[in-house]
Amino acid sequence: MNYSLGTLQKLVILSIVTLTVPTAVSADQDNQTGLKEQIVRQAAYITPNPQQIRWMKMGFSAFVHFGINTFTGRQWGDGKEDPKLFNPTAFDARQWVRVCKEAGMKMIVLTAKHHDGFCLWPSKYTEHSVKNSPWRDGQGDVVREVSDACREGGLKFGIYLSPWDRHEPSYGDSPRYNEFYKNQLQELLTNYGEISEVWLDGACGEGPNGKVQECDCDGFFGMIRHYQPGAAICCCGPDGYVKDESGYGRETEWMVVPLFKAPSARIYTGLGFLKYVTKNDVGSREMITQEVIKNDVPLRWYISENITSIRPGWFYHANQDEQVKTVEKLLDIYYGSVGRNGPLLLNLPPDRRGLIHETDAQRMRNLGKVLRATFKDDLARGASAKASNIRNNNPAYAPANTVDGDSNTYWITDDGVTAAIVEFDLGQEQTFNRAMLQEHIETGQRVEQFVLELWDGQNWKEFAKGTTIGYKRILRFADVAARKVRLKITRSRVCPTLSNFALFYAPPISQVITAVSRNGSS
Ligand code: FUL
Repeated sequence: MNYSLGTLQKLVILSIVTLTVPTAVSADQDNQTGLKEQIVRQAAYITPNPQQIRWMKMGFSAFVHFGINTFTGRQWGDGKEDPKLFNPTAFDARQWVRVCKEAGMKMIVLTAKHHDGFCLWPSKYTEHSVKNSPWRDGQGDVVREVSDACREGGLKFGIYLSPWDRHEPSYGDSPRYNEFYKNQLQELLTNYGEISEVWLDGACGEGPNGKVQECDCDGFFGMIRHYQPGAAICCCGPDGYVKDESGYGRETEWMVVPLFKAPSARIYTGLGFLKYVTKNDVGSREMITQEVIKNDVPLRWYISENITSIRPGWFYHANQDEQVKTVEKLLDIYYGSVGRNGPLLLNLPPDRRGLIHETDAQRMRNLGKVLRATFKDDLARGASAKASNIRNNNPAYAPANTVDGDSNTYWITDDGVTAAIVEFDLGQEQTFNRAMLQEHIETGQRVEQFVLELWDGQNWKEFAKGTTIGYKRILRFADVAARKVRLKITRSRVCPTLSNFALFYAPPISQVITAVSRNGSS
């Protein structure tokens, strides 16, 4: 190792600086209320780190589970598989990239090593890899071909490296295996260009010595920050976590949550936050104030990454060819994740040829068509906008910033103003059934409740409503027609911001897919 662990650990600690609110609690009720308000205010000023910002902006990406399990039909290999089993007959990483791009995805995260320990790159540190497979006469490197294809196609690239390794004899012998894992991590972080996400799976078991590995998680994270400072670290890392494998986010999705490090080092179960991870409420006023006051838990920006597979399993199994998720289901997952303030990592497992199966590819192509048909024309772009309050009446914060197509500009109210209205005149009557809202998250996450209303000629009429907005909130509703629309923010932790307000018309799915096939381009 040519880096100093101490320095790297410090780097990690610096990069996850958290907010600790004074915990001196008076029995006095007023003080208690004051303290709660102070905590909520401070939560609203916590901001994401640069890795998290980049990650949120990518939004929709592909997980790719490919490896020895593809050839054995298993979900979890035991590490005893013969590397000779790995032999894709028509491997083509460019086909994966084409499929992902057609669907509008921004990144591929590849399982460089799953729990079975089989490496998709010729690691120097094990014989259990592609180098002992017949594929490309043992000269192949899946990680190389996929990372090259991503770069060539304009996609970002990420790696999954399972800390649990059922093949490696040193697993369970903690210091030795930590060294082994870091060596592999270093190979991946230094030989394949830019890495935009590193996925450390939380699943783990006992090693051959009967012991569960104690991972040097801070050491792992430090290495990632050192070699790939732009990479987001999930699922058990400093930047984000995974709530479940449904692909859906929460209806109310807070990114500022109570999070502390618990004693166990067994792959960042280190996060005390995990005790709430599957709950619906991880960041409400009640949750954060209770955790800060009672349990002295710091608050920080922590992203819930939504993951799921297009098929029932994570790896390809031919007997699941009839169970590929439909376009309707995939679209619903998209709205339930990207549309609810969280990135989506949708798994597309290649088959034994090394190709994304035709059915999956067709579904993704159609999904891309539907998304493009929906989001191609923003009907609110350039609308005239006025607001009940503008910070210091400063034109730099004008509500027009929310319809200018620039995510760096935003509207914000004066300090102390936590309810406000922004009214849009679309210039002519428009029909729409989707609304997209975005807070300026570089300033924090603040909005707790909002309503969308339209002017029906006589009155303002509610047509949609929501709770959190965060990086992105997309609302679906039945077709409505109006020229004037307004956003009423009815509750916000501190002065709200908005960087984007957009309206769209989503045509019926069948119309988009049939229309395209008729043109022969499907
Ligand atoms: C889990 C693993 O055990 C599954 O096989 C899959 O890789 C999923 C994304 O994470 O923890």
